[in-house]
Amino acid sequence: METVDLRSDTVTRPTPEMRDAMARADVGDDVYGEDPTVNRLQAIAAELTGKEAGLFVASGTMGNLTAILAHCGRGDEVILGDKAHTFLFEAGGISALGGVHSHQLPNQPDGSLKLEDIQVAIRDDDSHFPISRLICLENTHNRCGGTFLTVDYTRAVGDLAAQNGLQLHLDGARLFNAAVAQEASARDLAAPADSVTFCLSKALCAPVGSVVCGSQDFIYRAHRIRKQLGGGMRQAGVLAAAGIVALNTMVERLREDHARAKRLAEGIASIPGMDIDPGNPKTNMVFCSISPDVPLYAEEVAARLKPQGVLVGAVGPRRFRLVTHYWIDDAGVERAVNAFSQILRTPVPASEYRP
Ligand code: TLP
Repeated sequence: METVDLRSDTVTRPTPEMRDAMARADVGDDVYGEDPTVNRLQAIAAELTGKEAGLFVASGTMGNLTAILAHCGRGDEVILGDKAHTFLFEAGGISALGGVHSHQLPNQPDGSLKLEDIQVAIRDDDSHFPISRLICLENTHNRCGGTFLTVDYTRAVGDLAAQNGLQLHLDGARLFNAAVAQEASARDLAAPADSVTFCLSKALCAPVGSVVCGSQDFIYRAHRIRKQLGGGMRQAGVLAAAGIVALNTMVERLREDHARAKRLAEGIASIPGMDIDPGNPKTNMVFCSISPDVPLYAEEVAARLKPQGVLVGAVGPRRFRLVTHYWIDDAGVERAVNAFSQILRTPVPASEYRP
């Protein structure tokens, strides 16, 4: 039985075309800048995001960390959302390794930060304060439900940053999902940002890697920081080759994941005892919850789904995140909905009620 793995799009395995490209990749020592396949990937990434240069890194976390350390010195401050991946899920790397102080603002339900909040957060020049150096946005926004930021909003933040002498970094781990969902180009979404990271290893299906893009000068600094972080990968062309296939073949099809996420949400919404987050899904993530009157917790439901070959992420006591991707087809969506439905229909004996 094929597993229907909805925990994340990070679980995606490479396609046969990627494996073939990996086996045939021309390689060299990338620390010397001599890996032709890495160089080609970086050039394609820079072109797609409208930046001067790109840098291949091991992960989205390393991409954000590298970018933030390239923008900020120790004691500088970064303004970011309280639900930002960099704040919640990157092990505090920016503080631990960079001494960068984080200033969190409330993320709005659509993943944005209020412009007035950002304005207020920018510090005056006073020796009591850290120096406000950078604003970070996330598009699509993971913990805000896979919502996307628009070109206009991103431009407004870019303008605010520039007026105040700050830089803007975009965590675009799922930038292409954001682009496809609103018929915009990745280039337009990234244009207001001084730097952008996007991931090859999520919905684009490559096995490993992300690319950080920005100006030549920024990438020059980022290159040294990647080295400091131990991220010089030598014959990384075998990985970059899969990334090139990902960019050439996997972007347009993201619409299919978004359509399946809609169908999955509709199916889950039709199950008594299950609620979908309002406005969800915008891209490939479905956030849903068990209704308050049902005596079941997300971990218990996830454990009952597992033997049926359906894997889901429990992201709260009663809340799930379900992520569609290349390896989830229509039959997988149907199996997931049926499995949820069967579990929610099965009466829970009163002796097993948990408060
Ligand atoms: N997100 C993962 C988990 O870490 C939560 C997931 O399953 O969604 N930015 C964003 C917006 C992300 O969602 C992620 C990964 C990253 C950065 C980090 O990427 P990796 O896992 O490659 O370090």
